Amino acid sequence: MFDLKTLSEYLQKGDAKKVGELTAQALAEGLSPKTILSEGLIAGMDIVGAKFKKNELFVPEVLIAARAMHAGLDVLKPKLAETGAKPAGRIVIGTVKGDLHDIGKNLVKMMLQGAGFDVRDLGIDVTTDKFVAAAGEEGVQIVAMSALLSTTMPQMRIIIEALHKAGLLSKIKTMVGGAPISQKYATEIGADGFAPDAASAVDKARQLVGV
Ligand code: B1M
Repeated sequence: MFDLKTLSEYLQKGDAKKVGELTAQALAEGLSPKTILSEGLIAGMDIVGAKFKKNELFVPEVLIAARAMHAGLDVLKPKLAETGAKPAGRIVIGTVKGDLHDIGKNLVKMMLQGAGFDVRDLGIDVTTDKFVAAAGEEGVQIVAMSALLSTTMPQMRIIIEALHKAGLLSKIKTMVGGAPISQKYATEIGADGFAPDAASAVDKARQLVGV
């Protein structure tokens, strides 16, 4: 009987090759893609996220674990599509206009994907129009914005106002983060959620979509 705990442990160690192989083996042994995802890959990434929050793991280790997660996801993706397993939710994410920092945003994206969210990455230096257009696409539940500069964080308020004007805030939630952002600032600009780090971003996104 395939042991999903072993898969989770290799993911936590960041062994991408082994995670890919074990994911394929689990499929070959008849486990469902959904079970492998939730009890192997996501379970492992949840532990990584919890350790990151407690400062027991640091950014490089999280990125390596996230890469391993992707190796497993690459094997599972076609099978998940076949079985019609629903993603935890659909999110668009980007670094706001004028801001080129993307390491934290990428980490947040990978952790969200690791938690089973379908994430569309708009990249860096993303204009308000691009955020609004992406937010209006079918099924989007959260618009996630990252900013690392005190000069670019006001873009978040502009984007939230534009989403409001476009009539989208009745169907989507907004989430903000990045080194200069605080809960106080998030509340002030009317964001629905704030997360101080990538692991908390997963908790917040789950809370916002109610999963
Ligand atoms: Co820049 N930079 N930088 N920089 N840079 C900072 C941010 C700075 C604090 C350095 C400093 O002065 N001490 C400072 C900003 C000061 C301020 O405004 N408060 C600064 C500056 C001034 C600049 C330039 C203006 C420098 C210049 O050209 N004079 C320039 C601006 C360019 C631009 O964006 N237009 C610039 C350029 C760059 C590089 C291109 C060289 C490079 C970016 C490379 C890249 O991202 N691909 C860079 C880097 C690397 C940094 C530092 C050193 C590291 C940032 C980082 O990646 N941290 C940074 C100083 C520092 O933070 N020590 C600095 C690691 C990352 C994992 O953390 O991004 O905070 P972070 O993400 C965290 C959380 O914030 C959170 O989760 C992540 C993981 O836990 N999070 C979210 C992030 N987004 C989230 C979204 C969420 C939720 C959580 O929900 C949606």
